[in-house]
Amino acid sequence: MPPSDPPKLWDQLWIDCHLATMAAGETPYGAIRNGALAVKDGRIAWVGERASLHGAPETLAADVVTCGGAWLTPGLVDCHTHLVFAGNRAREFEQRLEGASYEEIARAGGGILSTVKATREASLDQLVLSGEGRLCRLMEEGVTTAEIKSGYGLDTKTEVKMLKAAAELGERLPVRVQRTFLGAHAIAPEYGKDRNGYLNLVVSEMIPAVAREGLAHAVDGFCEEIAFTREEMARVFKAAQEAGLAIKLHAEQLSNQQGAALAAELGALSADHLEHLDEAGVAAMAKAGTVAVLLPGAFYYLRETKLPPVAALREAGVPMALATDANPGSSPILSPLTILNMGCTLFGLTPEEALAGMTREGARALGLAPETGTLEVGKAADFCRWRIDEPAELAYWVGANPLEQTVFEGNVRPR
Ligand code: DI6
Ligand code: FE
Repeated sequence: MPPSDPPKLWDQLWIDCHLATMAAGETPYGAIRNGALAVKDGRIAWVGERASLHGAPETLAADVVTCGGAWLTPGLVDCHTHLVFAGNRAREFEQRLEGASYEEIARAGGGILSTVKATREASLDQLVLSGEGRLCRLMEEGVTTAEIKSGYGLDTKTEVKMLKAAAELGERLPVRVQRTFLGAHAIAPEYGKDRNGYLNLVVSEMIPAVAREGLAHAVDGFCEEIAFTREEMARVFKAAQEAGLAIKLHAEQLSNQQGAALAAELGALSADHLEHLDEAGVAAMAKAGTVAVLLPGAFYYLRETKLPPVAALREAGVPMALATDANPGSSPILSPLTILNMGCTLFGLTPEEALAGMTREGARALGLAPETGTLEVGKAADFCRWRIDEPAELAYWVGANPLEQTVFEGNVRPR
């Protein structure tokens, strides 16, 4: 009998590449030039300089992938999307260009409520199908984890339908989907001025139902003059926490409601948007370690002028994530790479902060930091291979997609 080869240590070994590990530390981008990355059982098993590999690559791994000098980064994490919905709001886009504001359209029963009408009428299959097309666009630019919110149902049946559609997307496609319940997005139209009646439904029926069926990981809300007050959100959060769900909040997008401070004090994973965040809000977030999720797509699309206090957030050490906010009203944008650029050009992030925002900090905003978001041993093998000379190029180009390959949980994703 011929002697059999000793079993290989790893399933795959990626060499001839540079790594932007995005691990927090001294070096920009956590970079390792001339690096190597090994995968075993879908997890990252080794990361380091190629020169410190303890043997010839072929002797170490069953499959050796030579990358021709490409950069590997963590798979992108889009931690705030509203990807599941029906219809579109192109007519509203026209109205806004004719001078109507986002708030005026919402107050007149358009805006979110027009998407609610279309989403209620759509079947589960229709929601999955349209959501699939949009999620594929994100994946084409390297997304390996996407959060998807409900919030266009505003009745139990449709909220559940949306979350089931999101779950189905995570099963169909090689991508991790985190689901967030956003029943407190707007008052359901059939409740008219009966805010309390609708809130009762959210806290006593929807949240328990969603938690019971394991449909959501977190509960979100829209704390705004045109939506819910701080006190109302406190009620929703209490119900969420009683049901064992994490919380997060759309806060300070169009006005300052002190929502971010409330969310931070209650231990929220993140407060999102934050254009109108004040010093007290920054301090509360810093103290609690709440992630600031910045959404330049909505800022751009609504042609806002008030910038989120990025310098103050940075100074206070608040972790900053960056996401598409992909939704039919305020951010019909399906390009995470364009959002990296907007994070820099509109909000003044450095390209490194932007990339960290869509990897490490995005994962943190979803409570997934132990699982993904950096190239570190033990995490899921979620990474992208980019044809670029330096990592800043990811935020630099608009409309160029240098993605060569994506690996999700150790499997190379079909293109
Ligand atoms: N803020 C947003 O940017 C999205 N939801 C929210 O609370 C917009 C939702 C929409 O206009 O459909
Ligand atoms: Fe949003």
